[in-house]
Amino acid sequence: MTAAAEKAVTRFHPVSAPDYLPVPQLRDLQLARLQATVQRAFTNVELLRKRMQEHGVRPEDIRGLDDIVRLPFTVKADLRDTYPYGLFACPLSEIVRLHASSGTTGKPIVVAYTRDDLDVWTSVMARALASYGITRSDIFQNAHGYGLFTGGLGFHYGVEALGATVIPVSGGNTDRQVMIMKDFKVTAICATPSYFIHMLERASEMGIDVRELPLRAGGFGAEPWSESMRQRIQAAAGIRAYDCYGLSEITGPGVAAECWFQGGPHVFEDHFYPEVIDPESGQNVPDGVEGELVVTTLSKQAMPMIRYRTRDITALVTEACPCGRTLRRIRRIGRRSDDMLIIRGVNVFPSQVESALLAVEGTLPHYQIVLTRDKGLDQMEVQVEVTSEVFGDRVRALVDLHEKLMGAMEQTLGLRVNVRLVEPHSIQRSEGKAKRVIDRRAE
Ligand code: DLL
Repeated sequence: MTAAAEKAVTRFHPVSAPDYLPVPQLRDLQLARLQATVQRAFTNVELLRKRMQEHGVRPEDIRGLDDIVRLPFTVKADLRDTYPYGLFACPLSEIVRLHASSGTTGKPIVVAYTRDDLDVWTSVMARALASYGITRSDIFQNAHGYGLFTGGLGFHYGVEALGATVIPVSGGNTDRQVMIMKDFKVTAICATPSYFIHMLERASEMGIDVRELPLRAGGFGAEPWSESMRQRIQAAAGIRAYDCYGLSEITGPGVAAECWFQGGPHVFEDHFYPEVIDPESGQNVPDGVEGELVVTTLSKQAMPMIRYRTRDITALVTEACPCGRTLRRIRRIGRRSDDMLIIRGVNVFPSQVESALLAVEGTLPHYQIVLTRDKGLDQMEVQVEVTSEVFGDRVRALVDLHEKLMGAMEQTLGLRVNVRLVEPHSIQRSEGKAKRVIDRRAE
């Protein structure tokens, strides 16, 4: 990128003004909003009031931001137990939108927005896009699913508010995505990283080199993706790939977003208050130490969340970012506390597998982890696609690659697992959140 282009994307955008609030002013704003949120939750949400009473804390006890630790946590089960409307803090007549997130089992969780909540969501999404360097001149392809999932509509309103042109393609129909990307001269895109990888693969099969298209930036999220995956995406598409973090319970995408420097997403702290805790003890950990992200909404009207345990593992980054934003960052989320696999006593996260695999040349970014049980012992097999060049090459090349991957896995995981090299296209492609783990242990 030329110096002029770099200047253009790092240039200040007016929607980003709250990103640069002086810290004392930001803290005052957070405290005022926290107090109002706690009061609202206490007055209007029975479950949250009861919890606070059980914990012996009342809204007037929150005198400073540090008092937040006196408040009880909220967890996903609370949303399930009060399904569908039990955590709403206002009458249904004030609610203008519902979204839902499908759990792995049973009923989805339901989240609600007032008009003001939608305005806040739109503004944080516009700020996220501005921090990726998107401007009103961009043509933005929205390849997140539209519907109950928050990805599609969340990005949609943010792009419009920024004044860029949104193309609401939604997820799926990959050939059409590629055609639109090329014909509509798309300059920026959003999708899950795994779906975007699939789009790149289809483009290449259709004889289109995405690096030669005007596409220059992408906001990716909704699933963990490693730094190796970012490097693969940036090289294959000739773009800058930025992280976008969020979850339905808090608002959807737009809780945190990376800036030009790609040093982990900045949390939009004027609306979402981040803490990191030790998931075992529930105690806050020092800045920079890894733990579970806990978020409190500071302006949500319909469904305020007090100290919501996200299960996402990260650390608070308090070092100043060269971009000048005063918003704290979180380390990119590589894993959730609940996607940990325990294989023969060793803790394994799918994201570790991804980093190790993709660091080795000759692999494709399509992989899957298959768990089985043999005579009571858990077995883990990592299936990874390899390029057709390697596959078509001499047996020796395959054997070498296999050995390299076995070594890389053992080194990263501290465990010997089976690695199986498979032909291109043998692993199912995702159009949304990728399913990385197939668990056949109970079969
Ligand atoms: O995935 C919201 C979203 C849409 C974020 C589009 C970004 C882009 P849920 O379906 O409720 O909401 O899933 C939330 O997805 O707790 C994380 O475990 C994971 N997740 C979301 N963004 C990231 C990310 C949307 N950037 C859950 N990196 C969260 C890693 C992410 N994991």
